[in-house]
Formats: sequence, C-alpha cells, structure tokens
Amino acid sequence: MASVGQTGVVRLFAALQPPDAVLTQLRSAVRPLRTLPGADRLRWTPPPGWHITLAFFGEVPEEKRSALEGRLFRAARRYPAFPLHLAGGGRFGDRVLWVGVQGARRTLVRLAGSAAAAGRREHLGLEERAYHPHLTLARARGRTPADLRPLVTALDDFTGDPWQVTELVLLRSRLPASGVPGEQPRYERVAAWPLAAG
Ligand code: 3AM
Repeated sequence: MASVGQTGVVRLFAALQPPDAVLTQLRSAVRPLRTLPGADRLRWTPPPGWHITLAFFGEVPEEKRSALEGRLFRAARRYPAFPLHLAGGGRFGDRVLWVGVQGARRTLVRLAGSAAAAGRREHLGLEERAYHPHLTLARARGRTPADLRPLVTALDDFTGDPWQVTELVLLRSRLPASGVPGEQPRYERVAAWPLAAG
C-alpha cells in the first residue's frame, strides 16, 4: 500500500491495466503517430502509466480509504474474468486522443458502474457523465485545441491481441508540481483485487 500524503488525502481511481504484451503492441502502433503533423504539440501519455479508467474518485480522505477498498474488493469478486482487446482510435472533442476498448464491453461497463457505486457509497464526488471505455494516448496542451482527426484515422487499423481481465486495480494519481511545463501526473498502483465470480 502507498503511504498517505501529508494532507491525509490521496487522488485515487479504479482502472484496468492491460498486460505488458498488449502495451508493447500499442507502443508500436503509436510510435508512427508521433511523427504526424501537429503530434508534437500534444502531451503524450507515458506507456508505463497506460490504463483504462473505470471510475475516478478524486481526493479520498484517509478515513474513507479502507471502506472504499473493502467495497472495491467486494465488487471485483462479483465479476468473472472477461476478455478485452484494444482497437481503433477515437477522441473527446479536440482535446483527448484515445484507443478504443472492445470485447466484453457490457461486462466492462457494469464493472465500471460497480466501481463508481463503491465511490458514491463513500460520498466521494463522482461525476455523472456516461462511461465511455477508452485508453488515453494524448491530450491537447493547455487551452489550445488540436486537430486529432488524422491521428484517429491513423489508428483505424489497429487491433491488439485479446487478453483476459482478471483484476480491478486501484491507482493513485500524483499531480506534477505546479508550474512545471509539460509534466504529467504519475500513476502508482496501490492495490488490486481479483475478479473471482464463476
Ligand atoms: O486516463 P483517463 O483519461 O482514462 O481523465 C482522467 C484520467 O482518465 C480521469 O481520471 C483518470 C486519472 O486521472 N479524471 C480526472 N479527473 C476526473 C474527474 N473530475 C476524471 N474523471 C472524471 N472526473
């Protein structure tokens, strides 16, 4: 377990981490994208931190942490292992470039809903926006919009190998010190619980 920060709160989110072999494939697919026009103006997410977010809990006070973890543990064990693969590109407007997630999407969406419900029962301030499975590859810098369409098109033909999701992971997000240009949050795995139904 990670130590609790000085202020007694940690930024936490539930996620899935694709296996290394899949991340290596994705890394190869993304490499040529980074040479396309405009790609150097984006902030590319570092491969070691690549993840599929299930639910973002925000700043979690120390006293709620073990209850949240207990709820996530119990949620995870209600699900069977299920297959996913990465495929195709997409974007959120002109700000976020992502690779899509295919396979047992209904199970994935239900698991994300259960992770969000765990947070809500601890009265953590989760946003109500619809869940859209994705793995974020790059973000526009600051307020500058980016034309992400050519990058999305370049990912059209990408399909990664399927893998079996066997655990729900709790990640900690450490924000960069303010004022450091281009620096990104760092993610740290703090816990993982097996999917154990079936
Ligand atoms: O890596 P992705 O894009 O899946 O966008 C943030 C990132 O997701 C998301 O949580 C992940 C780790 O930071 N996130 C950050 N703030 C958020 C918020 N207030 C948020 N998701 C929902 N509400």
